[in-house]
Amino acid sequence: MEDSISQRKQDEEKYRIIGRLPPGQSLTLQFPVYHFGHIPSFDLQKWDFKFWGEVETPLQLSWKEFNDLPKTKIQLDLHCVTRWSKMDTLWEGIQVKTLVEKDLLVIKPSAKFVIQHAENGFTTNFPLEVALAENFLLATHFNGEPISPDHGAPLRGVIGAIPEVPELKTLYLWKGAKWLRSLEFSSIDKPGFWEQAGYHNEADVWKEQRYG
Ligand SMILES: Nc1nc2c(c(=O)[nH]1)N[C@H]1C(S)=C(S)[C@@H](COP(=O)(O)O)O[C@H]1N2
Ligand SMILES: [Mo]
Repeated sequence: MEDSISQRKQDEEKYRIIGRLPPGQSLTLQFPVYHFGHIPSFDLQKWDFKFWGEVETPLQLSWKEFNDLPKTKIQLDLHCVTRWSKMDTLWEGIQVKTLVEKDLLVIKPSAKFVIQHAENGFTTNFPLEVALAENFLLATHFNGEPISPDHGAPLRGVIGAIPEVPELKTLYLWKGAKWLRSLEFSSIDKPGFWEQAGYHNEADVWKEQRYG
């Protein structure tokens, strides 16, 4: 136990020195679970996913159709506003960027913000450029396994840092909605659940934008 604690401390120091640990964060080897309310159940026969709002190509996809979209695997450092960071997490899912590049999704010039809508009315918001960056994923798998119910099954938004691409804007993990059901493209910003509860609207981990 003492050994593993000092190992964690050593790793934490290492990540701080190489610049992968944002200010005020500490390293965890666990994967804590955070959300408001209960874990929703789902039926993949009835589940659907929508891309809607300021798009030329509104889409409503079944679970099968959604999973036939081109998928990507990425490794992310996750940073939670409650001060834990988890490094090198492996995710698989769909990048909005890829859908746009392949003309599967055509966004109107009027779209400036993206709102993630999850089960039970939970939402979170960020600028369009963040949704289109390679560090935002509509994730179906974590560590090679389907995402577990507590972490957002069957689909969640996830955003984190890609250490090799430090210029990407990295937001705190609450900007990824668990139990995600649609993406709304909007000309105006619409602060979501935690944003209205006092979290910072922008949530840049390097600027320590925790509370608004
Ligand atoms: N649907 C939904 N998604 C959510 C939340 C929530 O309350 N509901 N909480 C957010 C917060 S505050 C955090 S820190 C992360 C936690 O993700 P995890 O439980 O997989 O660690 O989920 C985010 N996504
Ligand atoms: Mo959070």
